[in-house]
Amino acid sequence: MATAKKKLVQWEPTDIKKELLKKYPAKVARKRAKQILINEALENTTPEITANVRTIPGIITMRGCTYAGCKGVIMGPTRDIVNLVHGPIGCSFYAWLTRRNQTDAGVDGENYMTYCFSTDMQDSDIIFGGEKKLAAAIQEVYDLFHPKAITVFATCPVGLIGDDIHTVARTMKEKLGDCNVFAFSCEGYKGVSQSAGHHIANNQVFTHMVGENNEEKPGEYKINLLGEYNIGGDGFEIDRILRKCGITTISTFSGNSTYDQFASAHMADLSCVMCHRSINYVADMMETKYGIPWIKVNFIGAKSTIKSLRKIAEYFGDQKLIDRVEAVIAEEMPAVDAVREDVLPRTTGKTAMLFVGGSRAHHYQDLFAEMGMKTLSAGYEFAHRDDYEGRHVIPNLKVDADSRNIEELEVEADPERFKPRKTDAELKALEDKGFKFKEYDGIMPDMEAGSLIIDDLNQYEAEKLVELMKPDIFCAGIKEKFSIQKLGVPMKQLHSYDSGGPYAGFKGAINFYKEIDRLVNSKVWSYMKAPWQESPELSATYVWE
Ligand code: CFM
Repeated sequence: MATAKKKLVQWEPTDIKKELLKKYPAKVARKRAKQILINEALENTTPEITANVRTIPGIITMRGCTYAGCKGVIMGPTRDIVNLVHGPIGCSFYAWLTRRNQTDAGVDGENYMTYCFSTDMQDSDIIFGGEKKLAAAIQEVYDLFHPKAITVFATCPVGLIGDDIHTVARTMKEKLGDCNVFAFSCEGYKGVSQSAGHHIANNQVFTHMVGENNEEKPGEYKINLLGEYNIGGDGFEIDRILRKCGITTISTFSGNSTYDQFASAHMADLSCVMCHRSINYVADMMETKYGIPWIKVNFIGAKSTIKSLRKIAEYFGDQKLIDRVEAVIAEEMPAVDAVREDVLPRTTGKTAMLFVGGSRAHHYQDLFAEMGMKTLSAGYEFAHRDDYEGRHVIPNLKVDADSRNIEELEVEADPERFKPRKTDAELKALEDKGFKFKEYDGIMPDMEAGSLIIDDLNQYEAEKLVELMKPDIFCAGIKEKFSIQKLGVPMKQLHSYDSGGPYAGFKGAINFYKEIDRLVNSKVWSYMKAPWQESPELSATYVWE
């Protein structure tokens, strides 16, 4: 560790940036330079980052595809809808139970998560078209399971050969009569990353499911929890806390969700948005069409959980709820504080790097801060500028050909069902007290000046960063896991949580403190020799050098 500390002192952020760019051809270096920023947020000059743009061909990106964002992320965690993949079997197989979104099949026991549904396209389907095969597969699913809904996902070849999946879905919906069938044009190549798939999924879920069930739901303080996917049981822990507070969750988009939750979401009185990157479109559309206000929440970290619960209670403004929330916080916190105080002497001063998706690289910094740990560098795989700089930049975002490719739905107030949840005076009174609707901060204003913010980090840069800065822990996904460990640095997957979790809420914070303490203080990593330690003279040149 002595060398690690020395290196940290030696390297200025500008030098690190230079080092990262050094091996690239001039054109690539110019492009990447706009995605690697040295944070200056504390001087009130949040720099502008380039994000949500195409990955440069040849670079080994951490990103996933549009189909992954639609099928895996948004629709994947729903248990009683059959997700049918129209495409080659690999697209379905590799999206099958790999995300650790947990399910409780409940009393009805309806759960299709354990199945892998695919039309298993073959060469002949590519040549002669796959629409008949798709219709037959929908019929087969219906005959076998009789689900409430069957959703169809387009993979790359479907878009290339032009199968009209929407017409097939519509025809089958009419034919079957009691099963909602609709499709997503979420071909993998449709956008620059999985982010496009989120948007496509939001649009179709809103169009085909939200608003289908107008029955009043029992319970008080009705909310939608948007952008929580129950990875490693996070959603279960959040549900436990909300229930304890007396808050009723009408729907979760989409951890452990059901068809009826989507169909009833418009009956809630507040939408709480956890991962805004993946779901802010639905939050906005529900507000416009039904009058449900939305707020940003974060249940990652004990402090953030407390803040979010208080924010929900403040919105409803009922003393009974405010008191209940305070009682729950008072009951839960001693156990959290005890573990935190235990690990603090061992974790304080340790350093982390986080390169995850579109919101966790930000959210998890709260947990590390609670442990006295500093985030040296962080970034997203596919987030947009608003996730880096804050939601206020949205009006200034450039609409390029890739984002224009994704439909923006025109939504209007529902003539019968639009119902303002609060009067203008009530909303204003809340805002005057500092309550914020429809807003979230970016990762940059929350990070220290001089820290490195890197968009769409790739394999090469990840290894270089670790080599230069030697963090005590590196957080990313499965593709990065083993290459980082081989460098002698502990690695925590913050997508799937390895085999751990939950990390949300109070119990989640306890799990996280213990897990990170174990990782950053494990001796085993110091026995590893990274390639540059074993043979420092090891070098290579690229063809253009
Ligand atoms: Fe939202 Fe997610 Fe994330 Fe995301 Fe994801 Fe995920 Fe993620 Mo992996 S919805 S943006 S597309 S919080 S699957 S549960 S961990 S990249 S940071």
